[in-house]
Amino acid sequence: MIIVFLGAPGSGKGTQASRLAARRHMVHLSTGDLLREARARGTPLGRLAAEHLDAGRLVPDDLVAGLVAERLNEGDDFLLDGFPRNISQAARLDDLIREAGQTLAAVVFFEVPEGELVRRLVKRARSDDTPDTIRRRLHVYAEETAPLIAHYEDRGVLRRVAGVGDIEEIAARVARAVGDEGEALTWPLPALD
Ligand code: B4P
Repeated sequence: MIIVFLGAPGSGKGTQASRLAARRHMVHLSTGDLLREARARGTPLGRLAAEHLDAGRLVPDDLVAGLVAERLNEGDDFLLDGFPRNISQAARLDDLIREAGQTLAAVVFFEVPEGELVRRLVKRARSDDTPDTIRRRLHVYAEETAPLIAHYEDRGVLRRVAGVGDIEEIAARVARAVGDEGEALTWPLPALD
């Protein structure tokens, strides 16, 4: 089973993914973390990724899809945090899911107003959180990633979660959005209240 976390930069995907993955014993795959690790190790892939990360651009699709493909398997449950980030990556994910004998159970979309995103990113102050980079990343998100909301809504797998407020409250909303704790998701998913 695969759950995807979708949202703008700073919407809290990583924060919430760690919590849900631990509660549900899922493998947490954060493409942002994998890219930053590759950069820190100074591998050829990491050097290529660094240019894009620090410029606030998406890293090339082949590179990111390759990182995910290396890790997906049939036996585990996966939480994909930050992948896919555009329509072409979504098509790649469909192929990877098929090849791995997996199923896409839900796409959780974190709704956070832009002013709050900027406040969080400025406070986080990672190397890709400078004012220019934040502006670029929010633009890239609006252009390339936001169309995935309608894409997954049309497929009936999108679950919207209000991403503002206390982190534990949001974690409880996410748990409700993906079904009862510890239980496998049924298909189709039950409607939310
Ligand atoms: P990511 O690592 O995915 O990071 P992100 O989108 O900026 O942050 P996230 O939503 O996970 O927010 P977080 O929990 O940290 O991407 C980084 C870069 O990697 C991208 O720009 C891109 O270049 C590259 N990349 C990644 N995936 C890619 C892909 N598929 N294709 C191409 N390129 C890719 O939270 C942010 C801050 O808010 C934290 O400081 C946190 O403590 C705080 N916070 C969280 N929840 C909060 C709450 N409820 N209230 C207040 N603060 C909160």
